[in-house]
Amino acid sequence: MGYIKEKFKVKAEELGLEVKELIKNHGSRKIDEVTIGQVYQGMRGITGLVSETSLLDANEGIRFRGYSIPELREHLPKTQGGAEPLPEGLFYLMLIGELPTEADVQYLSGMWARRSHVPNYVFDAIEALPISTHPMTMFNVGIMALQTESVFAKAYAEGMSKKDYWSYMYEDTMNLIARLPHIAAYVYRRKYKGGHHIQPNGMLDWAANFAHMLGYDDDGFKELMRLYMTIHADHEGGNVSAHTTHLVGSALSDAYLAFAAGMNGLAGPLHGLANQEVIKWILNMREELGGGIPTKAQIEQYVRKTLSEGKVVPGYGHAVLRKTDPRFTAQMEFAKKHLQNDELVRIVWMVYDTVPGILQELGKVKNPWPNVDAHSGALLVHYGFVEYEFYTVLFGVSRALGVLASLCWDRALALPIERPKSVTTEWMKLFVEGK
Ligand code: FCX
Repeated sequence: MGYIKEKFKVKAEELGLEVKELIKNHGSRKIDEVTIGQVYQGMRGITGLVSETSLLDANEGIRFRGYSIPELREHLPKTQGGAEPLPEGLFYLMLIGELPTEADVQYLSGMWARRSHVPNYVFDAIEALPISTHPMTMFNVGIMALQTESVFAKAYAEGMSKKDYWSYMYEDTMNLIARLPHIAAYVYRRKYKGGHHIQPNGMLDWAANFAHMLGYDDDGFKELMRLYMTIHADHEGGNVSAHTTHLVGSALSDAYLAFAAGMNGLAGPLHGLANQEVIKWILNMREELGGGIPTKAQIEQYVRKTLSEGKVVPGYGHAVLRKTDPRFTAQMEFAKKHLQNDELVRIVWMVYDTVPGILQELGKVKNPWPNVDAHSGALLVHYGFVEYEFYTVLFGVSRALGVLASLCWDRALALPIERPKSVTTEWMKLFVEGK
């Protein structure tokens, strides 16, 4: 057994005992109360899930095992000469609960490079789809085709013991994370680059190899990918992609099935698809206004037009956050350092100056501030990555790190099948009448 797996086993056994004690001693204690409004309105604010990998504070933003995004950028190992964290390090932190050493990160890079082979039938499955298919659909078809490789499903079919679930889930997780960049890059090159594919380079770290397979060998783009893959990885357990992966996994569906389910949720415009919607919205605005950098008044007018058409302003608002998303700020800092004078970046910053005030005026938007999706597209466009329909796939490759680390924890803690109670409105009416 590799040393990271051994370490995870020890940590999981320790926490497993603590959880048992917690349930034994405090299992009947109330943690929350649920209102009828919450039941009808997306279960917002109900504490009903455990997710070890990260915790979201409404005002401060996400913390991964206690570390904020600025702290991660400072403390996680970087590549030689680089300034952005290696996502391998974040995965280690989420899985093990401790900051990794350089050696830990190198070990993961090497392990993922060794496990990255994707069987040809996965590419054949993608090839069977029309070229007009959305990249997220192609990506997910690839993941589903790869499910044949699940060691968890195979071991279950052969009658594995409950106490081994975590071990096979760990193997599936490592294999899937190792292979996702190749599948994603295949989709990109097929759809946008005439099917001219680029072979992986096993000497590169995970994110840089992904950039390379996409066809972007610029050092700046590789740094951007390291940052991108780090900040999109996890956002506690209740968001659609994380919750779906967890829920489907709770039926003992393997990592491929559970992750593909989560990706279908990420593909929704109110969740991960918002990153493509933002850039589409900005480009449309620029086109309507005749190109160049619009004035603040013109942006304001365009925002009001969007709202009057009954649409949301993409990249703004959040179900839990109540301040500017630190993932937005991290990207803004990257842009300030590397691409100060980029026109699209400047527009993103002007939109940031304009939108919150207008959303506040509406009086109903709980968070008028930008989320992660408001900035990412402009950075990608700067490096020539203009195919915005693909942006959610990048988000998906990153999201694998968080939701699959969580899935390992789910099986290690032997969490049961998830099955909350639902009622009908008829039941609600009787309830309020006191019957
Ligand atoms: N533009 C216009 N109206 C907005 C808005 C926005 N950006 N954000 C919220 N509102 C509206 C809602 O549509 C709702 O209106 P309604 O009462 O007429 O239906 C009202 O304000 C209250 O919504 P609120 O409670 O603030 O927000 P929710 O928790 O329901 O929804 C999301 C949160 C993120 C879905 C919402 O803010 C939104 O649609 N934002 C735009 C899409 C987006 O950027 N999504 C990405 C989010 C995230 F970062 C990610 O998952 O990737």
